[in-house]
Amino acid sequence: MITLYHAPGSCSLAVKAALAISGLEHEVNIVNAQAGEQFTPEFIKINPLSKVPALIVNGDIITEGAAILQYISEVAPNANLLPAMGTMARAQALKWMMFVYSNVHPHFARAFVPARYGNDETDIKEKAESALHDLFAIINDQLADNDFIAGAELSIADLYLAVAIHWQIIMKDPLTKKYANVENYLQRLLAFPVVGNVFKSEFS
Ligand SMILES: N[C@@H](CCC(=O)N[C@@H](CS)C(=O)NCC(=O)O)C(=O)O
Repeated sequence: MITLYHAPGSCSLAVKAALAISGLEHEVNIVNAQAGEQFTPEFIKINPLSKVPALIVNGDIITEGAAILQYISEVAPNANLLPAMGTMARAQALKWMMFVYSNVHPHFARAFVPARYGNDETDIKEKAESALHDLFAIINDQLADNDFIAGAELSIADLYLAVAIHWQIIMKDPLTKKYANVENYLQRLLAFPVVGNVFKSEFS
């Protein structure tokens, strides 16, 4: 049995989308992050970092979204969520997934909860937003010649990038207004079978 611990609209939405397209039987347990449910003793037993996503597979716990997405792509190979092992296409898909996890996500964390990072919340938010624009300029260039972030096919990297684009709701200067390729890409993902509906159900 597979159980996803998920906070709506958060990075665990990428895992929810991957599970939906994988065809794997699973259930979703909602963690109300706004109410602080990630800090309860029950959830800390699942992830001592108090973060979603967490995936429980027959009693074993996997945390870290990048590891979970890769696991799902391996146990559901027919969903084609990653190119074949050892190919350059796979390396590029993993590179773009890590680009978003390692570079984009930390800046959104600062923009969403600046108080965790220092006293000057306005300055923290402004610097985070500026860094995000620099990163999305690179993403926009990559999308000029590619329908999906790592090439012609959807991969786990796209599932996470779609969620990150949605987080522009907290930015003063939204990404999709500035970067036309990012806007077209988002519309492509929202129209994609299965995952498009998962995103639409949580993007408001
Ligand atoms: N490195 C972790 C980070 C996960 C993470 O930051 N999750 C956020 C939601 S996007 C969270 O649970 N935040 C709750 C909190 O920080 O209180 C991963 O990539 O899975």
